[in-house]
Amino acid sequence: MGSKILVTGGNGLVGSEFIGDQYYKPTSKDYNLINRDDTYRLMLKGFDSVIHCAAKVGGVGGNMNYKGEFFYDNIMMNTNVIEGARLSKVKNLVSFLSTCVFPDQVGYPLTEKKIHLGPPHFSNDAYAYAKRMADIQIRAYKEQYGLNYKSVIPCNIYGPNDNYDIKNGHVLPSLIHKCYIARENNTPLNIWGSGKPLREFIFSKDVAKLTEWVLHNYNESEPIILSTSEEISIREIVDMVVELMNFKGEIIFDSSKPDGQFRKPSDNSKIKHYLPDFKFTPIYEGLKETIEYFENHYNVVRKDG
Ligand code: GFB
Repeated sequence: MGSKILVTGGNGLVGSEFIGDQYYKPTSKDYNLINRDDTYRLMLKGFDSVIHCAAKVGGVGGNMNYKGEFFYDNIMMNTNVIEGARLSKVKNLVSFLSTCVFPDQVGYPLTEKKIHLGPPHFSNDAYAYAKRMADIQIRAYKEQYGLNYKSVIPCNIYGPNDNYDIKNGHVLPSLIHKCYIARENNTPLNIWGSGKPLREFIFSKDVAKLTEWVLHNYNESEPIILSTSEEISIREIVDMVVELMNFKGEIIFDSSKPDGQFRKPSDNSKIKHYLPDFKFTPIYEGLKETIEYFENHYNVVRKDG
């Protein structure tokens, strides 16, 4: 496989945005990355570079309901892929963290140096600690083996090829799917929590472009934040989805559902330093493209698990 770039999770939200013959994208049915031998068998095909997107992910609901799986699946996949890459002499590897791995109680904005300065928010601590260990493994491998492996820290990612799971999915795909059902059935649109929390959203296609740059150009030992550094409230994002989907019905904010972390504002000055002219896709534009894709592919998009 030599020059081919292995993309794990190649059919997922970000992985699906790496398009071209240079990418090799096995599915989890081909190779189960939670299984060490399966992972090593994959790595023995020989790759120069690996973009490790595969992960057990979900929104605040999924993280709180399946803490054991979110810890075990992620720490096993990351550990197997990074060690498998080392053993099969992969030169270049990028792994994915998330801004939810940062400490809950730390000075804002979040910067790369603050990643290990305290416990993450309780709503996703199992996932966050598993992800933090990938950063520790990568730093350790750089020190002992001199390997140029690195990780990126994206803020909340959204885009067409998401999982539109209403129960365990992230906020934007869940809202789009719920709004579709409410519009079709003339029923109220149920929003979790107060609508007050703030989030930063980055378009999946932007994450793929930036990650490709990091793979070939970034050589620092600490991870790098990929974020728009623009916060928006959940209520504002609901208004945008409702407008774009032409929903005229009642909107109910359900305080029995979790708000999760109130905010996680991140500082993107490091990536902006390297790529000062990079244009992030405006949220309204990215949402419009995502909703059009969802409506045009309703029968085939992922909606669970
Ligand atoms: O995307 P989300 O589930 O994850 O929720 P987090 C973001 C916010 O949206 C929360 C509100 O304040 C929710 O209360 N929200 C409103 C909803 N309606 C809904 C809904 O129908 N579904 C969902 N899911 N949220 C995750 C971490 O935190 O961020 C993950 O748990 C990962 O590990 C991800 O890092 C990027 O932003 O709260």
